[in-house]
Amino acid sequence: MRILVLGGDGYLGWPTAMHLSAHGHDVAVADNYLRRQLCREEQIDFLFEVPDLNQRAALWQSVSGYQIVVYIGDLCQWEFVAEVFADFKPQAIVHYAEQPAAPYSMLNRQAATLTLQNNLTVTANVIFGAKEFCSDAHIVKLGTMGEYGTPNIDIEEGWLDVEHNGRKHTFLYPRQASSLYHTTKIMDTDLLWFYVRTWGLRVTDLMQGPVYGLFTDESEKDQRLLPFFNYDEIFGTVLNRFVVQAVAGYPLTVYGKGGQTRGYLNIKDTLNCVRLAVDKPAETGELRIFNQFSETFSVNDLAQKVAKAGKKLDLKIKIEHIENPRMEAETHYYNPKHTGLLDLGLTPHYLSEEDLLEMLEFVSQYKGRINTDQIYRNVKWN
Ligand code: USQ
Repeated sequence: MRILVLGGDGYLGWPTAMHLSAHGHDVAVADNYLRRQLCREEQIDFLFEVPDLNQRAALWQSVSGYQIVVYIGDLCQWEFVAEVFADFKPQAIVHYAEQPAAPYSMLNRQAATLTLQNNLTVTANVIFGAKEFCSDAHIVKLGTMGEYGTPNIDIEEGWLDVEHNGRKHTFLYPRQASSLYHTTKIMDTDLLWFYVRTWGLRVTDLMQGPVYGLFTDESEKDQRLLPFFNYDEIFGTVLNRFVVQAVAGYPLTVYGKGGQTRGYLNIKDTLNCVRLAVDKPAETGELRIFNQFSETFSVNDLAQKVAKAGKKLDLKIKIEHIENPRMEAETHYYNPKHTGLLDLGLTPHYLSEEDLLEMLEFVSQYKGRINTDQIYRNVKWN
């Protein structure tokens, strides 16, 4: 299948591109290096340097023999979208091309409007591109579990049956996000659902939880194929941050009470989920929604797991409950369903102590590069 990965430079985009390529698909990536630019502007360093997309594609070809086509440009610009879609003629489009960080979206007005404009414009352009150049292509969109928020009832997989005054109807599950970034993902879902109903697009919306890890089968061939790794407050996800903090001897930054519970997954599961969704597409005129995570943890659970693993490596790890910069429930009910991807064939990779030890040992090689000033900036929600 010809698969276009939008946001193909990202933490998940690049590993996904290699994974689909290794599984025999013809893959192209498109990106404008927005994430790298925003990190530079905010004086944020990755844990280690990564090559640019053309260099990565050349490296991948040298170790695998497979070609990944690279398009560099801004997917907010229709001319670029039209050129890429007309040239590559994708049969599936994996859409990661968004500003992905909740704290970035809450930084200031400019960051907020950039997040809104980028995320919604790219999603709209993907819809228009699919309609104009490849109307049968399957759009696989990365949404987020954060679209649902933390309601005091079970979270269903995308849809909710509602009975009201004796009549029944199925609606999108109610959404109430706790950051502007997450809210843009709700708006994306609404846009996609509208055009599924109106133009009969075929769409899978993957409601993904926070991802951790960096090793995948494909990057084993050459360390320069690893994704970039953020550990700062703005772009780093919590478990990756805790691993770096443990190595740096920085007390683990549990926000508030630490009872915040989310559905987590290893980066390997992200790749498997996306491949399964691509291989078994949604029907024409269907919006298919999967809750994409493997297991739930509270922040306290994660901190304790890292502390326990770190002890085996003689790391002196302290856990600190610090002021929560975010507006979020710190103790809450959380029971999201997640059977759709299991039914498609996912075998989840559950977090093990070996995973943590492997990450801790790998990160230790870069201990000298860790800039502890980046760990806590206190980007406040209010
Ligand atoms: N947290 C801490 N300490 C930290 C960092 C985070 O206690 O040092 C807490 C947060 O307050 C939150 C939880 O850990 O309750 C997860 O935070 P996160 O930064 O790992 O994840 P989040 O901001 O929610 O966003 C990440 C990705 C985003 C994705 C989302 C899935 O950056 O792209 O959509 O996870 S979900 O969280 O399910 O919405």
